[in-house]
Amino acid sequence: MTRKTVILIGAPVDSGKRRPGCLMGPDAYRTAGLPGALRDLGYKVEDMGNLTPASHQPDTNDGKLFAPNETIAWTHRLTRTAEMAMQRGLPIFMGGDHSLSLGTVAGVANHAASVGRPLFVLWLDAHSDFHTAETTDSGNLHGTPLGYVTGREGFGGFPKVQNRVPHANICIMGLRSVDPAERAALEETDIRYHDMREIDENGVGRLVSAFLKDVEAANGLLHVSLDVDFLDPMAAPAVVTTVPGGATIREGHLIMEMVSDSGLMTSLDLVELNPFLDERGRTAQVMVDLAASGLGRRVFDRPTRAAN
Ligand code: Z70
Ligand code: MN
Ligand code: MN
Ligand code: MN
Repeated sequence: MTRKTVILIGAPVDSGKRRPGCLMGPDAYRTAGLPGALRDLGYKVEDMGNLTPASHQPDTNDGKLFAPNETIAWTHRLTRTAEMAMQRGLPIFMGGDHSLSLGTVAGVANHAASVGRPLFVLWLDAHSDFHTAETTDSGNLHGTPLGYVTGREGFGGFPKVQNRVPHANICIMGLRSVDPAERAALEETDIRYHDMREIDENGVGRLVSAFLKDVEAANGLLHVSLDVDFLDPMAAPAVVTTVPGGATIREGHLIMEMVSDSGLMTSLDLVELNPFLDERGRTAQVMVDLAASGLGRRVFDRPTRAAN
């Protein structure tokens, strides 16, 4: 089988929230063996190393927002990087906190528009990250990427979003911490969201397969954004905001295996890993395993389902 080239892109973004540590993420993924795992699966792997933000004025942090200049500079850099990488292969953005997705998803959306295909986004997260720079209570911009890429107003100073992701093309799974302002805004849209209760009642398999079917029917590109806190903190402790009651490793694997079987994923973010808080690298390892599952790693191969 000829596999796509996977392009590993280190995005040590740490400006999306106050507590530092996500900047160590890219090197933790390398140390946990991500490049080798992908090569073992037959991919050609290119590692672009770690990016830096575009040049910017230092942040003074005297306003409500934390480090807006740096995050804006990262958004510029990552939008361009994502556009270019999409032309050559399947980028994996190794974060970094979730504010990196303002840039990665915006860039991937520009690429999708340039090839005339719709972009779909699968957002695996305890949080909906649907704030704007104006509605955020915390001032932490990692809570805003879905607001940004869907074209919400309230992002003064940020690059203008060229190609918004349509609400109907977004599926959020794993919700268990959503601020009232986000929830109100979310309910005004036709974004699909599945909280933990819905996962418990239906199983992740059924929910994911319904979404993937729509991506396939539309001949869409699929961007997957995997936040460490989608998983339960018992399984993935290396994260600042631990929210109990999260997904299991089995649920995470099932989702990624179904994504892999679909053959639809064209880009991936791995975000919010804080290696400073990890226990002997086990969260980094879980994230590497999930990424490998999303790209074809199997314990036992399943026969491909007949299209009927
Ligand atoms: C909250 C806020 C958040 C993590 C996203 C939380 C945001 N809604 N936290 N990802 N880990 O501050 O806006
Ligand atoms: Mn997030
Ligand atoms: Mn989160
Ligand atoms: Mn809508």
